[in-house]
Amino acid sequence: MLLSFSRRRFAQLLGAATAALPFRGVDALAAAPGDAAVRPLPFPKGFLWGSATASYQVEGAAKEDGRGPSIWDTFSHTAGKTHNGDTGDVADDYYHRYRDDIRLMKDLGLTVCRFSVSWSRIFPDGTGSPNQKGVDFYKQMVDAMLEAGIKPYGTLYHWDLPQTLQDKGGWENRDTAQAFADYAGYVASRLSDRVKHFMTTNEIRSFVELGYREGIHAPGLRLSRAKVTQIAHHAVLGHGLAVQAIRAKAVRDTRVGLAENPTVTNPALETEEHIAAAHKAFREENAMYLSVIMEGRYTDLYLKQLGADAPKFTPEELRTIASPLDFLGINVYAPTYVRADAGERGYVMISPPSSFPKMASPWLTVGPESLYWAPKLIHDLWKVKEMYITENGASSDDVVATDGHVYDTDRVMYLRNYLMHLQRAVSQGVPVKGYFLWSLLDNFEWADGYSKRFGIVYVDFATQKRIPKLSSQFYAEVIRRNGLG
Ligand code: PNW
Repeated sequence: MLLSFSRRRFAQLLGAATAALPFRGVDALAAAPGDAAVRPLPFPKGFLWGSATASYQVEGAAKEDGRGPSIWDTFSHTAGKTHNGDTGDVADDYYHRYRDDIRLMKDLGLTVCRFSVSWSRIFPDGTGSPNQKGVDFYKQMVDAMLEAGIKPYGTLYHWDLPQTLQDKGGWENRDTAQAFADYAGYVASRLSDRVKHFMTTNEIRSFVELGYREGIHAPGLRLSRAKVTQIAHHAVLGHGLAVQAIRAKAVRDTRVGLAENPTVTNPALETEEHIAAAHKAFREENAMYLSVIMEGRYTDLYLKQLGADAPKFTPEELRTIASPLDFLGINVYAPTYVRADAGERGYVMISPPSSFPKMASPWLTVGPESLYWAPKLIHDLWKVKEMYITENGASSDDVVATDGHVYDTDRVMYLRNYLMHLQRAVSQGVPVKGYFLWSLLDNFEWADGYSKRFGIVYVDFATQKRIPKLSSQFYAEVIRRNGLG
């Protein structure tokens, strides 16, 4: 008797039996055999999937073909500055192995790749005469990407300032902003026939604050608040001058943006009052970086709070800083949470409980909804028409299992959850056009040296052997389906 139930009747019974349960997941169970049990969450047609990387973290070949030293060579070779004294001298040896690594990208199905140019390969002294061998390396590397059907997105400054410029004060010296623009314009003049998207800087906040205030990144300084705000001003000015220089020197259809890591101010609860607080917080917490770049002014609260430590600037400089962009890239990792407040600011930041879940890097708390709120708040505030997630990814304590594979289930969990929230944003019309996973390969993770792994491909640094992790399979599947689930 029981066996002769129709499928419809069976579904009805299943529905009745589970009607009391507080969730609605049973619909999928009741579906006809052959229906997908998991509903796909699609991304728009043509959504771009890529990986991101940076010169000093992967290239190695630190002294080859005329490359000059950068502040990261100096810093990593100074005792006690990086984990285990690790340096980027060899890193992933990408300088010699890029053809193989681009093949890995192609196998994954990547359609775009974000890389960065080492300033001191192009101008070993920061300014002066260019080094043709440095230019040739990037031309050949980019051509290998194009041959693999991968569009290159180039970052001009991912923290490796030529040491000669640091010797003249680095970003403390306003001249560095102009030197950066000259270098950026030169690279655009050489590469824009094949690279259509340029980002000026990567994470101004990180290199200013970790390098010049906390002293934990190169150049390892701990300067006063007044000096740091002036450095931040020179850095955003360098970005603006570079935008103009790239436009002046590149071929006509070149698109210019930057990759910034805004403080992501998730609303404590998704209610009207907390969401309003999140908007205010986003603007204020990013006042000296993204807000001044988008608005051409420092917020009143920012200037008021700094008093005599506020940066010195001219109206002309503010106009340069806010040079119009073709796209905005954001790097999204750890969340912050804010709640509404009756005070002058209209919000307060909530300090995370010590139990907040983290990945392998102590700073990397897990807040998947950041990949919804970051692009959403930006779109609401500034009506940006083209955005990219220029970095998102996670460190985990990867181990090679006895069968030779790396089962990074925590990274897969992290990526799946962040991507679900990105899907939520794009399905509501937030104009994110692509996603660059950080990173393809395990690499030199700055002060953490080789102790923190962010790759979806494992690197054995002793042999340079590459092992795609479980997360590679996950990502390839997302790309193949252009969606989740
Ligand atoms: C970014 N934090 O850096 C960089 O752009 C990459 O070069 C880096 O490898 C990647 O994220 C992973 O760390 C960050 O302390 C470094 O909040 C530190 C922080 C954020 C971003």
